[in-house]
Amino acid sequence: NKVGVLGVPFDKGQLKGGVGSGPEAFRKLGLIEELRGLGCDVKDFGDVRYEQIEGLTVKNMTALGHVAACQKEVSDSVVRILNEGRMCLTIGGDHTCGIGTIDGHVKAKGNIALLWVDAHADLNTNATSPTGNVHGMPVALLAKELSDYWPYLPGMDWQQPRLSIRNIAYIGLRDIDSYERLVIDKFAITAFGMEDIERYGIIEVTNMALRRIDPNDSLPLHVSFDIDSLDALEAPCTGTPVRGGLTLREGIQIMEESYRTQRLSAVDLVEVNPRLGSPADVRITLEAAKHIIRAAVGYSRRGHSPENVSD
Ligand code: DIR
Ligand code: MN
Ligand code: MN
Ligand code: MN
Repeated sequence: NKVGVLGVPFDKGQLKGGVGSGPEAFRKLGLIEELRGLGCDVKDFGDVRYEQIEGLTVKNMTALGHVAACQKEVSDSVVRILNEGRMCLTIGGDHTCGIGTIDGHVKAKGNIALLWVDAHADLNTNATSPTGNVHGMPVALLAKELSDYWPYLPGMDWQQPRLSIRNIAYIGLRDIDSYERLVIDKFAITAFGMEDIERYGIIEVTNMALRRIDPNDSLPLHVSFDIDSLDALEAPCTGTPVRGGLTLREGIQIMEESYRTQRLSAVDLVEVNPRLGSPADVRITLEAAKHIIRAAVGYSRRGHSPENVSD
């Protein structure tokens, strides 16, 4: 299993400092070595660097000059990693980086299917956002059907809405703004909230989602995993924690089912903020994220016979 790891120490998509040190925290925890220990051929592509574009302003959209410059670099890096025949594992940073990773994934592979695992829908435009924070907007930037709802965004010319809504599904929703609800209903976006997981169970929900976004079992799969999809008790160190969320077991199960498709080609793990909470909270959150990542590269809780890990 060939993996490329990309760090995106980006924190300008929301207002809390610290989420930018996510990549550093995972590296200190020994993530790269851990993945190698599972038998993966890991290449570390380091952290994305960028220079902000000065003077970009759009109404109710914070730090666009940072977003535009950084996400362009993220997109280019993801293209490079995928073109080496590696699965791309992106470590955030806030969820803004989904703009770049998914743009790069589509540029490298054409049409893809996207699972957005999150307490939030991240489906606001600058006109509907209650906060102006771009981490609440990436899905709206990616969806073709929503392009008419955006003004011209200077600096973002490299980015086109490249995904159809019918190839996008949510899992884990429980904190949705009113205009996000309106858009989900109007466009019939596949959206499994916590109440659906209660009703059907996580395996069934994941497989229903995969069938909906890729009925022919043919598309490369992207899982964008916001750590706040997990319950705040499982992953306390994140900027907008919401109780009543996924257990770690359910998060792992989503990744195991995704890996089983044999088409999982990109994973984002975002919104871990190691500067929030106690040292014990930080450890719990990083450990939870690590289990999710292990499942994403093929580690199975069944265990693996010698030499077979992640095959
Ligand atoms: C809210 C919060 N919907 C917003 N979004 C968050 O600012 O648009 N996304 N927390 O992760
Ligand atoms: Mn998110
Ligand atoms: Mn979220
Ligand atoms: Mn977020």
